[in-house]
Amino acid sequence: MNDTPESHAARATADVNRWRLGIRLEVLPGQGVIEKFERAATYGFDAVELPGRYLDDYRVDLEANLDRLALPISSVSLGFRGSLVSADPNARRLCREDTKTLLRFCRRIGAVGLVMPPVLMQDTHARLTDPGAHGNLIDAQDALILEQLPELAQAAAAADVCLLLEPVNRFETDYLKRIDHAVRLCERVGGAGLGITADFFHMQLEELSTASSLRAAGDWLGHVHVAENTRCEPGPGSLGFRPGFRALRDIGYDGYVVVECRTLSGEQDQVLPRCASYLRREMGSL
Ligand code: LER
Ligand code: MN
Repeated sequence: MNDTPESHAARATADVNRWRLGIRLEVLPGQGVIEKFERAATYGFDAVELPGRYLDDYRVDLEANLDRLALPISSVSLGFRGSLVSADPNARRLCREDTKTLLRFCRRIGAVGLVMPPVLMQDTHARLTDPGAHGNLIDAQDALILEQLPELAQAAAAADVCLLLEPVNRFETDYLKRIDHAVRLCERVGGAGLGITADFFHMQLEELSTASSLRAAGDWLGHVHVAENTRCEPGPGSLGFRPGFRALRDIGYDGYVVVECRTLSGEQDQVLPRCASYLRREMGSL
């Protein structure tokens, strides 16, 4: 290998930019999408993730300005009605229809895919209470979701995007909490169009080792969310991102790392640029 000081510098730059860094739209200041995306670029981010739940609040603005955005759109998270594992067939059908619409929307806006935790407790769709022949509710919900995932994975593949199943922690769901479960579902469906979102915040609560679980996800890993232990922006907390980032490097992950935080530790103009540089530093020092 060419080992000049220049090549060292080039390698260091490549490492710092190892993964494209995204930030969620709703934590960005600014009047409309143009201003918000500009602020994200100024702060040092490479892309913006859209919260699908609030799409109606900014859809017109977004559609009108798609070719004037300072950054690409990494992904869309949630935004479908119902649930694939609802006890109500109507809620499952709604979820399939909305998911297909959102997957096509992802393609149109250049996003890699749609992030889907199958059930969030904050949503009130009918939960399965009778496991029937399956013996337990997890297996019964697996059977339900596995009936529908092939059709959705096919729709995603046809749109050249991905449906990204996301395990979330026990306080937010009682179905699909761990990466190994998501891997089993992906393996049973197989093929293109399906993948996993690994969210470091949820993983600290559900996985004994974030790094080992990421390694086990391997090629199924299609998207990453990061936040601190309190779910503020990465940097001021106690989480420690390097072991997870090392695992991402080792499995050859080449997708986005999106900051999905629910709070900020300070004022946006102060903490978001600090967060982008912190994550780049962590990525660069593996
Ligand atoms: C979604 O990406 C997520 O992480 C959940 O906590 C639901 O917001
Ligand atoms: Mn997430």
